[in-house]
Amino acid sequence: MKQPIVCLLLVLAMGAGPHPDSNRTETDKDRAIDDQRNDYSVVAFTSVPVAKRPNILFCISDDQSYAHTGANGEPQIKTPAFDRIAREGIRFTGAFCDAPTCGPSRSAILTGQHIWRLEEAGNIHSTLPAKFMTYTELLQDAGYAVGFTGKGWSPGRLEPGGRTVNPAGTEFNSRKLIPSFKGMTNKDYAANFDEFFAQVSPDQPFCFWLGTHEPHRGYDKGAGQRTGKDPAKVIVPPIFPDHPVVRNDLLDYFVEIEHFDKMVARAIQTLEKSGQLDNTIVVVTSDHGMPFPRAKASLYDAGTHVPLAIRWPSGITAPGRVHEGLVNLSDLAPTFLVAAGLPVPKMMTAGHLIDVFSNKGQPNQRLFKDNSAAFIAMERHDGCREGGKGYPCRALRTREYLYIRNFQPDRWPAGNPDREFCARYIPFGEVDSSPTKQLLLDNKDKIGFTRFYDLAFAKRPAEELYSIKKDPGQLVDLAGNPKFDAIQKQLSAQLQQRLVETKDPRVLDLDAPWDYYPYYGLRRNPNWKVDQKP
Ligand SMILES: [Ca+2]
Repeated sequence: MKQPIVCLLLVLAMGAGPHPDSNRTETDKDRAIDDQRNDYSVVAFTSVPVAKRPNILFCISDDQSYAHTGANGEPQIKTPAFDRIAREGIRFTGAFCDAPTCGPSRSAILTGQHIWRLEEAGNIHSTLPAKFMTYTELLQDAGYAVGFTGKGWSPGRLEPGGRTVNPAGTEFNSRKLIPSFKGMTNKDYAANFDEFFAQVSPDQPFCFWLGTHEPHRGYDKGAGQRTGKDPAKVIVPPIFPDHPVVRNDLLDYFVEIEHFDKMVARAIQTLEKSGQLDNTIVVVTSDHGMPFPRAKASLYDAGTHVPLAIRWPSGITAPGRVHEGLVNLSDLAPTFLVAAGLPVPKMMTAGHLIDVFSNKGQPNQRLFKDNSAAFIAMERHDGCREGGKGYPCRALRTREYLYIRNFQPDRWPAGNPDREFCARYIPFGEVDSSPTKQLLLDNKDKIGFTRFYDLAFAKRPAEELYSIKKDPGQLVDLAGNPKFDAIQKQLSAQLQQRLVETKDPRVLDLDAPWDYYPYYGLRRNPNWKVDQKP
């Protein structure tokens, strides 16, 4: 094993120490939870002297696709902070969210597990049951100061899951600013980080979640052009018609990404001034892709492929690298625990990235770890089908292919066209309202638009297969094409194996309860409700 930084020990079994809630009355459920909490068997972990435990600054935007940073190639966006972290660390070109929907993606990040293992947390506007351990909670138990600003674990309710504190940490949101554009919040994320940082004692490591509400919609219409961006120069993804409305919608979204990046830059500056930057793992990423049609809330790359850069001078060998292997954001939880010298609970099924960090090769060299596939899933996103039904689907993404399995192809993938079946009271409610969505709705029968309308909103077959290199926009479904029959079978088997190994109820003929869990989101439609379980 290549480990220049830390010495690896193999722990065959160890206790977890006192339960944080050890005063409560024990029930059968509690005992089951404690059994899981104590389950640290067969986990390699690093021996890191307490004084050298790294800090963690986890910066996460809300709804930003992979392409939309300077370092990843979009010429109309300035993201100097992301670019610096990438230049001085590792830029990941194959990072995927676990689910293209805020709450489930964040739950997977915190717990290091696929969303199909997380019960209610597989749905948005739900809860994260306390029995699922989070890296933040384990770091706090080990002595870390843990806090967050902006959007932490969200949206949903904590109490039904048995929690009282946001799983991202103690909240720091009191510092405000006057936002430069409409649609942005007034939270001064960087100032809130400073407030947290000032409270951390010098000998205590910290773990901070800097989560912006940007670039989630809505946007300040025309902000892109007003900040000097040129609609003629923007790269229009192939999933949209090339139209001025789309180009300007993209520019307005870029303005919010730049706001996120400025906050990251200020937080980095605080660490640099204090001399703490080089012993801090700085991560910059997003919870999932852009809030546009056939993107967010779909399993295609525009909804799932995210920017990811990680800087950690004392832990990353040969910085300035590009890592092409496929990773999931859920891999970060075990990564943080191993970096801190802590055991990884067995329930965390994700893989840590320490092998990626310790690469001995030259910049841009291919790496050792088997990062051959990422796994992505969705259950209920926003409530937009009759009776609260979701759109259950799973995907396997390799470097060359995207393979998708849709378990209920009779349902509308982007939500019902009739708003009467949607909690938000909009048609195709999985897709956030936007100028680009409205353009497709208004012109659906016109030449040049129908194809894009169908790509975004029409029903989809039970299986889909796309060639990434030949068809980066994933517009031509190869499933059922005899030339790709062997590939389809192989990818289907690989996905099935992972789902079985990790006990996905959808493939084990077990109760798959997501269609019937409560929905805690806003209901603009008073007639919409979740059906009782039969
Ligand atoms: Ca989001």
